[in-house]
Amino acid sequence: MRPSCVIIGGGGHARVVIDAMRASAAATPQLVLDADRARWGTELCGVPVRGGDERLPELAREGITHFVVGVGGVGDNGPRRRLFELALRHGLLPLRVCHPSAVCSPWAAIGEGSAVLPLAVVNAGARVGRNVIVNSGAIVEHDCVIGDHVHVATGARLCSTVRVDAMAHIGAGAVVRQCLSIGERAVVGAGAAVIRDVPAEAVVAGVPANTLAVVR
Ligand code: JB2
Repeated sequence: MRPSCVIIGGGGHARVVIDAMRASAAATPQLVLDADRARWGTELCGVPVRGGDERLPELAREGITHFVVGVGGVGDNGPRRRLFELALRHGLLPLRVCHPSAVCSPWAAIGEGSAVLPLAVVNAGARVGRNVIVNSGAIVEHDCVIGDHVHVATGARLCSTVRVDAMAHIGAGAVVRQCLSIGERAVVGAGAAVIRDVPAEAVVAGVPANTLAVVR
């Protein structure tokens, strides 16, 4: 029997995750929790939105065993990490979701709670942490190492052996040259071409990418 899963957050990203969950038969999406009361009592892709995060403690008693963080967010992965840790504290298990159109090498490792979305690629030797989003059409080439709570946004490309530390955000369509490092919580702007290492907490953008700020 497929596990029953709660989706935490009920916006656009959650809809993509629900589709991937159904297409891959990874789990049954049982309910959505959303911070916005206006969404309570509605449906998201046919899944009921049944309240906010205060309902997490009661879900295990209802037979819900797994969760995914359905909040995407762009640039700040802090809320995603907070929700991941909150669900763990309530005894739920993080669900890994890989859309069937994604190419995930059997020689890659993908962490719990991570989502590899339509047409994404994770190639041999890559290691993807927990609660990572490899968004639609993104490429994580061979031997890349991706930390927890990272978001590799739509169509971004990490050439081989790139290291991305926890919480970093790689913007849509960005390209990171092989063998570079992107530090913890760094943000790479959409469409950037990264040709040198990016320090922790830096914000870079452009072609070639330059540092806009270092947030410390
Ligand atoms: O703490 C929370 C919380 N904070 C925001 N708990 C719960 N349960 N839900 C929370 N939310 C909810 O997440 C908001 O009330 C809202 O319904 C949802 C976020 O939806 P939104 O459509 O604004 O963003 P998204 O995160 O689904 O999508 C963003 O990130 C994706 C990766 C967008 O930028 C998309 O374009 C992008 N593809």
